[in-house]
Amino acid sequence: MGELNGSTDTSPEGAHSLDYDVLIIGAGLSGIYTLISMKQLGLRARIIERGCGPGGVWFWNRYPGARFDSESYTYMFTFSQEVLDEWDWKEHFSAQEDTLRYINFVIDKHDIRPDIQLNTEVKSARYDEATRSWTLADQQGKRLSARFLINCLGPLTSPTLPSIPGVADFKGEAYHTSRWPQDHPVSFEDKRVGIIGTGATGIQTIQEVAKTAGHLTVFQRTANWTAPLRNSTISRDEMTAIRANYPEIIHKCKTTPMGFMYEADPRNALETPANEREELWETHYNQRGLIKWVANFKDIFTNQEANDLYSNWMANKIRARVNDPFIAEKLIPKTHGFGTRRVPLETGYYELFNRADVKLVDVNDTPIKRITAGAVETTVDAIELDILIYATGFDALTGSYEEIDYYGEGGVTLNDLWKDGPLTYLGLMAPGFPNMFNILGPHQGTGNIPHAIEYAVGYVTRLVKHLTEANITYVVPDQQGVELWTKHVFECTKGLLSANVNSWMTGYNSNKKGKAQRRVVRYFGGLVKFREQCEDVAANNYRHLVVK
Ligand code: NA7
Repeated sequence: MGELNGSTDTSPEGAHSLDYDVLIIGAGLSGIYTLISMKQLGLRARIIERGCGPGGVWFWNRYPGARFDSESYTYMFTFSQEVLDEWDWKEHFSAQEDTLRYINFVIDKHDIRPDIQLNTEVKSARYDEATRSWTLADQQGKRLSARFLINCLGPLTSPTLPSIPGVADFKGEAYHTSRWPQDHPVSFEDKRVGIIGTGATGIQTIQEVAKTAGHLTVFQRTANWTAPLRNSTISRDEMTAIRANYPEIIHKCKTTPMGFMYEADPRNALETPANEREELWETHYNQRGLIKWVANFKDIFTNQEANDLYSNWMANKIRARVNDPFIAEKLIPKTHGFGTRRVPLETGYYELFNRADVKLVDVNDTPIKRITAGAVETTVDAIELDILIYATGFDALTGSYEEIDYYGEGGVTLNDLWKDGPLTYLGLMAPGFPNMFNILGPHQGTGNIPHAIEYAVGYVTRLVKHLTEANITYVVPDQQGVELWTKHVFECTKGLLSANVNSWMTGYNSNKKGKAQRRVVRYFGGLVKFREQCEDVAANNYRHLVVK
């Protein structure tokens, strides 16, 4: 890394004494598109990435069975015609390996690999008031400086292990799904495998591990609603047809509230005759992907009675697939309705529990007391294992920011500023942290992630262009703007059933001190509303941004 340059020249010309115009932390999808966009502005930009390869979430999450739950041709970048023309998706729901290849394809098409600095972990980021610039320090204390800092840390970056005594004592192979080994394959053949966690990751992992494991024990704390993925390969002809349809697909994704090909059925379940209702649900159930969640009757997201109707219908689907009624009831969520948490998708998940070599342990009935050298000890027995997999999720949204010491104006830390919850303007900037932008940070509009990234990066790029062209070297949101945005974010959660359910989307993490409670960390207003808000700010001369 370069050395910190101590220039006190805040003029645009002074920027040349800084190492870069823009430093970007993270080489996931956000970082990659940010780098491409900043270079297109003619700015000197560089990504700093701690992994040994780019790809972010798709670099790290290489656990068995990792793949998209959204159709590949909807869950992609749309900014590059060249990539749209040349990249062929192999499956309707792309597997991790192929997605990582896609990301590398985008990188090479735009020739940005030399601008991605790998194996470098940013430990601190400090704003310097004299030079109006940011200085990053890495794990070796080396420094780099730039006018603008763009955090592309990802919302699901900081993995959490369970707060169960003895996690460090296990002597067999133990892996968190998000830190899967890259240097050796993991074989489950004839092994006794245990998995803790049944979120989207756990459910994908369980299905893959069960294919070869000698015996599999699934430790479930909260059952999740999961429904058929219905993946299949994409033939050459099918890909040609999909590509011909890209303009329509992309238009749909750019205009629906959550950025998907589907949007909620405008009817209310409660006002629709039972036979029509069930016909729609049956049709969706037999279709691929998240349609059964996203395109449902609109009241299932806000009305408990409507949600109960659908949840009961779904519960019967589970009962029909699991032989043992006792196990079926364990697999049917009782603490939350369908779609109030992220819906994982599956292929033969429920049928696995009909097998003698797959055992479900409900840790509410028989809590895990401790993990020992060779077993998971519950209140009734010790389950001996060769391999233990933690599919226990992430310290979502804010966890990745807490891993870096950010110092803003007056030396204020971001951890201090956000100790009672994130404070942002448009989810893109934080008060007291000038020239710093967050992509996919807390309180920012999400849904279909690549589409959300394209919008946020595009917005920041327009703003940075505007600032540099006007020779402005300082931008920060004012207090009123932050208060209004925070109020708006809280208002967006009102009336949503999902806001009253524990999940990473509501900031709940039982394994992190102080986070075993719901917090408003995510923007629930959807992408359309988010874009409207941001465009309104831009159209009003970037209202509530202080510049100089
Ligand atoms: P999630 O969805 O946060 O799931 C984590 C799972 O791990 C969930 O079933 C948790 O149970 C379970 N868990 C966590 N800690 C414990 C302890 N201490 N004991 C037992 N079980 C535990 O993370 P994922 O990685 O599956 O998915 C994250 C997102 O990635 C997903 O939504 C997609 O968007 C992609 P709990 O439900 O908290 O009772």
